[in-house]
Amino acid sequence: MVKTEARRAIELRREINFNNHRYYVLDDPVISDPEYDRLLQELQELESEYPELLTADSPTQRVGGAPAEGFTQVQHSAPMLSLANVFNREDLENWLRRIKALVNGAKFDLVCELKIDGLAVNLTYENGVFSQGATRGDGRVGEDVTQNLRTIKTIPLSLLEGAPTRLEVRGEVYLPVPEFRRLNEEREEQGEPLYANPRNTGAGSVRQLDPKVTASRNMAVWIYSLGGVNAPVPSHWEALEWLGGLGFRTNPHNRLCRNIQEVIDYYDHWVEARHGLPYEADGVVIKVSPLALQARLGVAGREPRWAIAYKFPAEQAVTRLLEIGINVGRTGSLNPYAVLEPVVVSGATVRNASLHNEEDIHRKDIRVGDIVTIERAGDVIPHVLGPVLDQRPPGTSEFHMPSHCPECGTAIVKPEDEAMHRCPNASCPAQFFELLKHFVSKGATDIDGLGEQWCRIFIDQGLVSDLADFYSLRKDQLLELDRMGDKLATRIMANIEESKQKPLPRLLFALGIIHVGSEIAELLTQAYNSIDEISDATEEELAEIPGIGPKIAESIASYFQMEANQNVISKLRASGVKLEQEHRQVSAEGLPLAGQTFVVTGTLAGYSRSEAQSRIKDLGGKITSSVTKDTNYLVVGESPGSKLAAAERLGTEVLDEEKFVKFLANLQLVTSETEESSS
Ligand code: 1X8
Repeated sequence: MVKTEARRAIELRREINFNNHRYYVLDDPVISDPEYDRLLQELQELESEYPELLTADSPTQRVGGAPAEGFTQVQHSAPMLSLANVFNREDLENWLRRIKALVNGAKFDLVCELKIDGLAVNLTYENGVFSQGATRGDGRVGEDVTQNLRTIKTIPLSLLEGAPTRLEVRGEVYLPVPEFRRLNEEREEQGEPLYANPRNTGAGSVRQLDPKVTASRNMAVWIYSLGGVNAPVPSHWEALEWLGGLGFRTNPHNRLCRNIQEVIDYYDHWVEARHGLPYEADGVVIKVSPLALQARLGVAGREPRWAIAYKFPAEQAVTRLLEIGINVGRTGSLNPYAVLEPVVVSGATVRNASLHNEEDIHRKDIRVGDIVTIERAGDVIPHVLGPVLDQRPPGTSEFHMPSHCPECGTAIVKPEDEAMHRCPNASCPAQFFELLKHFVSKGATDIDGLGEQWCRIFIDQGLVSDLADFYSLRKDQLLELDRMGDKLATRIMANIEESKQKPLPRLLFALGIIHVGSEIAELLTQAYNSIDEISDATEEELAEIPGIGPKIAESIASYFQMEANQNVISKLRASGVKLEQEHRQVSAEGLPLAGQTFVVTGTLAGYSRSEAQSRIKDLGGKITSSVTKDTNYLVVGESPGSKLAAAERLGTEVLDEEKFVKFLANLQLVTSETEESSS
């Protein structure tokens, strides 16, 4: 064996490990799935050619996935396997030849199914009722995401007639492409970085701690097999039919094939037709149908011998990189993008591609003038994979971010721990333009009649230099502008007036606070009744709101610490913009404690008080501070004080800690933490 191979194996392992972390732990990959597959494939080939290069910790020896903190771990009753991949017909035929030999020429049917690019889950049903849902994790141990999966409407919560006492099924949860587009449109309006692709966004939506977020995403599922239980039927094909009969959503494009030609026809059809599906399929899964033969073929390592994924080719093209452009986002981030010689990739003409940040451009050694490979792997905006080095023209040089903002000339900053360069000038016209567009957009104040062009004109004419200036615009000022008629001016003035009464979450969202999208704005207004209350909250208090992490809390707190922002808020108030709400937003509908009011008092042993309150709020309950006739439950710890006496006087039901834990458990919504503290 040569040294270069050993070095390459180390390099590949390092690169794969880096990308595993980005993908599985951070849900933020920097390379595309096909690029990743190629790295893994290369390492697998190297290791099988030179077995002495194989190490116990090689990424080929496991199939990634560190459970996030905060979810309970679930041991799968039977491992969730991964699939071996083939990329061409020859390898597919070799696979089929091998398994035919292993079953001594027995005849069998094959089932072809679309391989869904989503998140694999295992769903457990007890007596026909959905009792647990888990992610695949590393295949042996996954995460308990039951509460999140419950919100997915295509997952049945109870089954039709004929369900066994215990049933496990497996399938792929995914974010439909139209939903993904909708989310990204929202993010674009908000000036947030766009999500890369449906797969990661969908996985992120399931693997986050707030079920309301999952619920808002309209995810869906395809069920494709039984889990660790025996089937009452002899073949996989019949198992799919049986599952369909119990009420599971099985893919109507599944197909029973009698021979390899039918498999190839299926693949050839879907290579093209997949572009018309409302979800992403990255290949075809081919399975031996008879379950007895599946059992005979068994498993090799982590992969069943009886199934294989025949992957679709990635849609790539090469073209010239003409220029690297810079966009200044609403929050001042400098976003580099590739300006390309137009090229057609899977039917669409591509002129721009994303270049994530300077670091990534250097890592891939991308230079202006290079011929570059670009790829569309379901992504909205294609990305640049890298240069074709042997076609590099002479005289190219390494790319550097500008030292000054291309829009306002302010010196650029780059925090050590962030990948992005930022223009720190809050009144940078590019930032303010983005902010203004966001402020008036649908979902924010929704000031109809004010498109991008008018925002630009207002800024250029010096009519508007902060958000509140809108509310001091006069009709006669509008009428002085070119192409502004009386009718439009009247409509704009009326819409501006009307926008003063928008609900609090919308106004909060409209302010354009970094990380405060519409979902976070809703959460904030469930906890606080006015902009002032939010402004007065400390970073720690904000971080205690379920669904709001430290990063978001910090961003909110620092927004309100800035004098310029406080001035805008004062001006908004003076103009009559409504900055409070009478009643908290209640979106507890459908949750088990909806409509119930709780007071928590005294010291609990197993929780901090705010944890107990969060638990109740997560389940839809309302927390108040004093016991009244409207209080349904008083949760008491040690040294409860006067509230216990008030509850006894009013006849309010009192839950001590033990009862409280059981109470939660009875809602069948326990996490293992509460189970531990009650046992
Ligand atoms: C993974 C997937 C399978 C199927 C569809 N999509 C996937 N991502 C299917 O069987 N229809 S099977 C599978 C696996 O076994 N790891």
